[in-house]
Amino acid sequence: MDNAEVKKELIQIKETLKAWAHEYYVLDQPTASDYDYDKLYRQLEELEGQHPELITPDSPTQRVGGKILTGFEKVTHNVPMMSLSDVFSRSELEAFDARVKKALGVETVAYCCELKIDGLAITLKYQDGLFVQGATRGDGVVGENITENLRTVQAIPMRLAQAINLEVRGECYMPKKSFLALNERREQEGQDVFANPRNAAAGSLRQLDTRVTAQRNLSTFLYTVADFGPLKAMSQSAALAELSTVGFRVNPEYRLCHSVAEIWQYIEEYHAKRTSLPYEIDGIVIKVDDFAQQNQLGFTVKAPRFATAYKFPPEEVETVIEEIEWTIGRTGVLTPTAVMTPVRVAGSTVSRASLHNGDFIAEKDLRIGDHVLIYKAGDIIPEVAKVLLAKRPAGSVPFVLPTHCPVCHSELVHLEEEVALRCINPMCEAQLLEGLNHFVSRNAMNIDGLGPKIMQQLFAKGLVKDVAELYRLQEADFLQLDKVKEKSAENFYRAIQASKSNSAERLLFGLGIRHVGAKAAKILMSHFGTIAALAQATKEDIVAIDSMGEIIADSVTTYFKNQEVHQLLAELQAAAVNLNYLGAPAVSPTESTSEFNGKTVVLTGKLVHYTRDELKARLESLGANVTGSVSKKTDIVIAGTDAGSKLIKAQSLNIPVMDEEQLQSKLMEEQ
Ligand code: 1X8
Repeated sequence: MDNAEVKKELIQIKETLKAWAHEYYVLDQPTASDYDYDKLYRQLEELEGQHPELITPDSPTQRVGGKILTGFEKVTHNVPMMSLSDVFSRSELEAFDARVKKALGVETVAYCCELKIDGLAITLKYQDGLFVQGATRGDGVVGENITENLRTVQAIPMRLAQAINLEVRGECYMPKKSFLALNERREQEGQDVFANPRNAAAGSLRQLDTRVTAQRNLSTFLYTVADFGPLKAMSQSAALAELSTVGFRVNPEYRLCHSVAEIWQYIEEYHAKRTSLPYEIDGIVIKVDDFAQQNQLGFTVKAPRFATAYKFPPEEVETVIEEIEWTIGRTGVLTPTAVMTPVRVAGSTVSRASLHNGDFIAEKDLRIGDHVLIYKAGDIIPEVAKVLLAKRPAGSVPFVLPTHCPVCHSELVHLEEEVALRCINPMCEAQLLEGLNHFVSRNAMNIDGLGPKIMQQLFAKGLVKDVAELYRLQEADFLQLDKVKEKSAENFYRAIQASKSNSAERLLFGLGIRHVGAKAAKILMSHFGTIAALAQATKEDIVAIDSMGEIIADSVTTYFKNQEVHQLLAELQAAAVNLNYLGAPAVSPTESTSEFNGKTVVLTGKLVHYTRDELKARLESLGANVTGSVSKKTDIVIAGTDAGSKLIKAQSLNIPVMDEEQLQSKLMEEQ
């Protein structure tokens, strides 16, 4: 064959393979057998192997990955990727419909209802019909370039049926079946399993080795374009049909509805069908169908006025409380955990849920043996919703709160104004152990590898009772522990030695002084310079520092009055642990790859899924600086519901605003 013939042959093979792949991956209607596909694919590989100069970027062989990326570049979206407003009930949906009709001045509106796919929003750019770039949504303004990863997703066409310039948007997700198979494999190989398909998809798209992405079986549904210019369609329903014609995978379950009653019917139908669909959905998207009407309605700063999302209520599943366990935290607080018969809820198996405190148990009159409904708050954290009293077994008795610490057996106290039960024995082993775990944790001394299981053994064997003793450990000590071999022993030893040169705010935070979080520790150390100077400080000295209040000042001075503390510091010093502030950031940029790292963040409004403190702690752990007021220096504002003046100020300063849902999906990507 001469070159021209080879070229012709290649084109022929590629077109056939692409047509087959399109039928299989996009239309879900395969016509060729796997055998025929594989045979032809191998022929293509062989021919391309002989003529590598003829390999084109849209060849099916270019989908298997193999590029090793060094990171993900930022991509600024030409048209921002907005989020949707949401509604949680029929009456909120009616209010949405009323607003739309009023603004348009019409009696009836056609709505295009679509399934809300629980995946990751992506945007795909095509030039002259060729796929040139794919990106994540990111914060809606700036996303990440994941072109090479998306090339491996078979449902994404590398070349469209028409040579047009187009930017399409949709959702990339992992089918339930692929998710279950992936987790099964990971479990067998001793790797951590993914909590849900969404996390698995997020993890797969952010692989630096694109061969891994290629093996993850991701798929897509596309549902909109950044700019309607290149399309002929004049409505959402027509656009979906057109996207399909051009070559994209489009979800076929959409429906035109002309009233809230019809929309509600659609919602209920798919709520019931939800579990039998091969992919996860978390709600229904409702859009004004007509593009002219969409334009007329326009956008708010955050979301289109012509669309909204109905969010399904969290899935509630029945299980049985088998036991209530109590764990003791570093500060002696006891937290009850329900141990339940394992059940699948919202995409993962759950067998434990925090019961928060004794009051929570008493209010619900929760008893061992009770049938309960559980759900995942924010789709993540298992919670007990309610007790099914009708199923309460005969002879059940109210749960009796403990009066004594389950570990050290000293009497528990209820401190004034606290719901928590506390063990106030400072020598309680559970507290000491938690204190050690805190000391080595990431935001404290960051001693890699010394997880709770290792620490538990070191403690139980009497090798470590306080933090100073960590620094006396030799490699041989670790070899006494279960399953610890030379290599890990050496790593543990090295990690401990390395922590000696940490800047002292890590040590200060690690000591676990009440009210002294990572941020306060950093402020204190940058102010006083040495632990010795801080230990000498008076309450007045501390309160004089901006942002330090009475409570912290009290707690710090009380702590350093304790003679045992000075003994401990002397031992740490003798072990050559650095006690000076070295000016290093609390979380160094190399440690946190989070997009929140180094950002100044303000929280405002009511949050549903987190308490303020939880969220603040989470963001700080990712390297963010969480402050109280919006200024030009603010990078991101997180606005819950009923956000007021801070949100308005953020908008006037053009500061990116994130709602709780966006934040949650970000935080999930961070996992
Ligand atoms: C998000 C989603 C949309 C659709 C489906 N799944 C989603 N996760 C759809 O329109 N069919 S629209 C959307 C958004 O605008 N943020």
